[in-house]
Amino acid sequence: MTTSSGFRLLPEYFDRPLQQQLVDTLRDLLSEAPLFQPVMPRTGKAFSVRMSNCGSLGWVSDINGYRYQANHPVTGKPWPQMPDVLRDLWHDVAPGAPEPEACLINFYEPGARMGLHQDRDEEMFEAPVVSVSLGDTATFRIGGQTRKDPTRSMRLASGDVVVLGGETRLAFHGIDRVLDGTSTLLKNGGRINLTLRRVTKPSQTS
Ligand code: MD6
Ligand code: FE
Repeated sequence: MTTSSGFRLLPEYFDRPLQQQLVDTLRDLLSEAPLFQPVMPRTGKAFSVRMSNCGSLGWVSDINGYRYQANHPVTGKPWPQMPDVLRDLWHDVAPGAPEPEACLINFYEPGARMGLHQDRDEEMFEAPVVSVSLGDTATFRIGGQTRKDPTRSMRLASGDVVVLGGETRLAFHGIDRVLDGTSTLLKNGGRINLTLRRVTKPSQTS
C-alpha cells in the first residue's frame, strides 16, 4: 500500500448506493450553482468540460486567467456548502490536512477531455488534491513534475477516488477520453469528476 503522501487510486471507494446519493446531492447543488462554460486565458477557447464548484472557494478560468473566487461567475452568488460526504472523504484520505476549501465539479459530455495540466493555483501544496469519479469510465494519464516526463495511463471508473499527494501533488495529469456507455449511473451518460483542495495556508495561530 502506498503512503498517504503519494499517489493513491482507491477503486470503488464509494459503492453504488453512495454514488447515487452523491449524484442526488450534486443535482441539488447544481440547481443552486449551475454548470458554467470556462474558457482558456488569453485565447478565450472554450474548455470541453463544463464546471461548477462548492465550498468557500471555487476555481474559475476566464479570459483573464485561472483563479479561486468566493462567488459563482454567472449568478454572482456564493458557492454552495461542501457536502459532509466530501468532507468525510477528505478527512479519511488526508488525515491531518487542514479543512478543504474548494471542490471543483467537472462535467464531461461524451467526447470531452482534459489536457495535461498541473493543479498549481493553490497557495499551499502540502495538502493533497483528492478526486472522485462518477459515471462513465475515463482514461487518466499521469506523469511527473515536468511536461516531458514519461506518463502512465489508468482507467478511472465510477466511485473511484484518486489522491495526488507528496511528490505527485504537482504531477502533470489529464483525461484522454471518456468511454461512452460504460456506466448507468448518470441517466444521460457522461462523467463527473470532483476535485477537493485546500487553497489557502492555514493561519499559524489556529
Ligand atoms: C478528471 N482530474 O479526473 C481530472 N486533478 O477529470 C484532475 O484534474 C485531477 O483527478 C488533481 C488531482 C486528481 C485529479
Ligand atoms: Fe487536475
